[in-house]
Amino acid sequence: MKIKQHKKRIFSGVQPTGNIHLGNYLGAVKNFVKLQRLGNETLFCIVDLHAITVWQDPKVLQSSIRELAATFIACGLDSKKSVLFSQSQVSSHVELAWIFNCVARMGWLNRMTQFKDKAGKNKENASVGLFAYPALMAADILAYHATHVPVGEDQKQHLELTRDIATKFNNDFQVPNFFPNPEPIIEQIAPRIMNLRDGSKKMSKSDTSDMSRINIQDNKDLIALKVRKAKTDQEPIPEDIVDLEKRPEANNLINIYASLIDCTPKDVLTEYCGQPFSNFKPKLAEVLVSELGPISKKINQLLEHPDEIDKVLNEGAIKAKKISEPIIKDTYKILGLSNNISN
Ligand code: AQP
Repeated sequence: MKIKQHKKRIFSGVQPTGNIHLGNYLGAVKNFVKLQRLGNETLFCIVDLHAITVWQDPKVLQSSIRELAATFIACGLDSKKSVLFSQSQVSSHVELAWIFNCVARMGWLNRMTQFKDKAGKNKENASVGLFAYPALMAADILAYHATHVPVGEDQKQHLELTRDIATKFNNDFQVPNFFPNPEPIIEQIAPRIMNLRDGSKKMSKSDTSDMSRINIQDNKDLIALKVRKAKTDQEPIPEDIVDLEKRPEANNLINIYASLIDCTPKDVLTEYCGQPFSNFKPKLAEVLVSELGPISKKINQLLEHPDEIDKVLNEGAIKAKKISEPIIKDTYKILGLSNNISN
């Protein structure tokens, strides 16, 4: 088989597990919008099959899917420029995931730190799906021959596994470059937004304390309260980045501010060095409210018309299938599966 040249195609996904927060926004969705604006071929997926790797109430899941679609659109993703759809609408994802379950090695998946974090001490009781999650993620990406994946830093290890799966498949079946080796695109200023109460943990939807994160739909007062209560230390804002990096909670707040106003953390230090965090926090709350306020308003307007949201997802799924189905067909053929006999 001749070596394929893959054109640049961007794919990423977000789980519809409620509480879309500042980490998801700055680490992922804001980046999606920038990439769309640059005129790339972009696909953005609501990964509902990933969501069910842990228990989800079906009614809540359904409304979280619409809420996430509304969030995508409210943040600036445009269904005329990007393919917006839901994972479970396109069967290519699960078809390829099974094949990748047979390509990935137990040892590779055993090394995934996210499984260890999410399964916690109760590993024996975690779902098989939670363990195999990275193989489904590899399928999400490779079912489209995507070449670039904008993700937060926490997903870097999963993306490396995607590359390992692609390489092993191409080698095992002697199809050089059939699957591309996708590259991560990681936001530079704030690749990992940390928990507001504990700078050693990432901000996350599943943290039991709502005060640990800024949700994209939090109102002005709640944002101000969460920022005011965010953990810092007694020291003033330093002049030097090296000093800031030794203080995880302080570092997090400075990075969030820099990322929101599109400057470097050094620029923020230059402006605020020597000042106490009690002076800086109201400024941070102000920029958060001016960035998230209009998004939240737009989400609520969009949610008043659920049929229109469903229409966007249905049309997106048709476009997604058009790209992935021929790739799945070729994959079956490479594997010698009987799916091709009748074709
Ligand atoms: N704290 C974060 N900082 C930067 N990026 C982040 N992402 C998540 N948390 C942060 C990025 O958001 C995208 C979507 O994530 P996801 O929905 O697939 O789930 P996740 O990574 O497991 O995010 P959560 O919020 O932490 O959910 P739970 O609590 O359910 O585990 C990804 O690109 C991710 O990198």
